[in-house]
Amino acid sequence: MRAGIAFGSNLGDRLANLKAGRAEIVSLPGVELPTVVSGVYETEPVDCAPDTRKFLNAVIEIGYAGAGEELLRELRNIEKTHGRPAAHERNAPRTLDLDLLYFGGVQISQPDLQLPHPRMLDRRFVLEPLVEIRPDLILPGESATVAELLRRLPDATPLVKFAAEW
Ligand code: PH2
Ligand code: MG
Ligand code: MG
Repeated sequence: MRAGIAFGSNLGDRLANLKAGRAEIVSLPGVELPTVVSGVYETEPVDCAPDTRKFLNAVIEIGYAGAGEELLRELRNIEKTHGRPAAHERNAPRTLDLDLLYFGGVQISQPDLQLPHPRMLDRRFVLEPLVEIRPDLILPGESATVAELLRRLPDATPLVKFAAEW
């Protein structure tokens, strides 16, 4: 199954956090090539406390041979190894946030796992990096490509490319 994962960091060495998370993901059992990787963008915090530091955001797509729940567990573990407490204030600064965006054509609505990610299509900091790597992707439940959804997005705050390679 092809899985999309969004990365976010706004605490500590943000780029190093993204790089470390990516290295850990690609070495997970069950991860299959190719890995498709967006650039890193520097983005204004959305729905965060005032004076919150800017985020670095990126999106990758991997192949995964196991179940979505399993991949989600692995992502939570990686977040934990980067010092992310399991219980935290909503949208508190974080060293590494890994959000499972989509998992092939799977649609799930459980308290702990919703696929596709319920807020991904409202967030330029997710949609723009995703469009960079998979512009023609049509998510389950949608009829338009992600590139078209990005064009329709009311939030026009531009993202700044921070690093093309990482
Ligand atoms: N993540 C959030 C809340 N707000 N804003 C930006 N720019 N980037 C994020 O990754 C982000 C956010 C909750 O996960
Ligand atoms: Mg998030
Ligand atoms: Mg998260």
